[in-house]
Amino acid sequence: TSGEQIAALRAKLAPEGNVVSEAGRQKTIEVFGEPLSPVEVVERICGDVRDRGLAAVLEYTSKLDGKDLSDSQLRVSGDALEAAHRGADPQLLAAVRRIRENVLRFQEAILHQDVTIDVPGGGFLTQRYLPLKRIGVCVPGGAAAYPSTVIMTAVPAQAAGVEQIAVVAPPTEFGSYNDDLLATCHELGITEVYRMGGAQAVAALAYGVEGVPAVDKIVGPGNLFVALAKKHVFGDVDIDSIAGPSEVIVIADDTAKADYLAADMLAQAEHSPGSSIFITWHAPLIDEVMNELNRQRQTLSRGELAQQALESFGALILVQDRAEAADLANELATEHLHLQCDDAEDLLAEIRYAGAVFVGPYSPVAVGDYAAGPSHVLPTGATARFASGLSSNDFLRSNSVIHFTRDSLNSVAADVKTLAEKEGFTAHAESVAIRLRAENL
Ligand code: HSO
Ligand code: ZN
Repeated sequence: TSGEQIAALRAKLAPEGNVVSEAGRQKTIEVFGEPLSPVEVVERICGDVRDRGLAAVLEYTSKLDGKDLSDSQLRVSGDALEAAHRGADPQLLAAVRRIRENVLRFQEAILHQDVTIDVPGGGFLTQRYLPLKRIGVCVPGGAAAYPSTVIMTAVPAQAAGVEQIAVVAPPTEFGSYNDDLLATCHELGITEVYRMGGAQAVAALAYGVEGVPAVDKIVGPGNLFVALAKKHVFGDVDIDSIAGPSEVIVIADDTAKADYLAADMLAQAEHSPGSSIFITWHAPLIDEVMNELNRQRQTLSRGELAQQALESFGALILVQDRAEAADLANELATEHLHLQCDDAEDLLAEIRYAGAVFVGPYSPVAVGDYAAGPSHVLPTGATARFASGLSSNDFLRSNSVIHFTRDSLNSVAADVKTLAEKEGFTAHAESVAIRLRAENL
């Protein structure tokens, strides 16, 4: 694969809407009566919410989401959460409870543990981990309703011991007016749900507005405006990585089944936008998968949307061999990577860059999306080069603890003195020396 081909594939993995894509950045928008870039629009909205608080949030909700809310309608009432829960499909609630257990089990198991080491002379050093107190979760509500996203963000936070979780979802049928979403929040013990989305929701969480106390960290996926707003408020609060449209790379050989492979590509494409890239070194699979795509899409509720996404953001690629497939996957650093070939575990050893890797024919991405345990909030758009998927550890902060004795202080005193004097900081040197003088014995 040449550099040009790789660039073309990268473009497919970063469709418009993704914050890292050129297409996303180059758009202009007319919300303020003049054409502005998405970054400028987001800066104005965030600044305005910071200055004017709740009134600005409600104005943008009216202007951008077309929903007029009163002050008291911004937060979903406890009664509304309970009512949604009471009316919910019992099967949904049972699934949420089981999935919650799966996610908790994994997220608790991977939590960082405090570490203590001894220091010569009797002292010790500790790294201790403490949960964040209050976080905000963004749940999208444009293309579909995502109760699963509430589970995959809030449960890792709960595993870490976060006390307060504020969920924001746009005031839409798929967002904070979605009963499945509200029932899921209630089932998970989430009591704070706000009807707001976009940059105004992120700014409200970051700066706090009347009725919405500021959070310490904002996580969760969203559209271009949510992503840019998270970048904008970073520093005032922490954020997770920036998640754009969903993507998968499927790598397969002659041991894989074309119908499974097509099903996996369509599952990603139905996110719409969602990109699906198929890579094989077994040439006949390309036609077989193509035929299966054409057959299966006719049977799907979102088949049309999936087809459009495949046309714009899909590819079937023939490579020389496994090594080339692994190189290409690493090069593209995709959100989801599914290995469906003989010795998939050996191939896994060659993979460095991916948000989540799915190994073997019985680990479809959907199982990670909905039920397995690792969060489905994962780095997209090749950001898996440096970013990781959301986990319980993202809701911890650490303190280092330094506890020296006179003897351990003595063992480092000369080195402190040397460096302090090189920096011209004699008070630093003296703060050590004074403790070690004979008269202080
Ligand atoms: N594939 C998405 C998660 C999701 N899928 C939610 C269905 N619902 C991002 O990993
Ligand atoms: Zn998905």
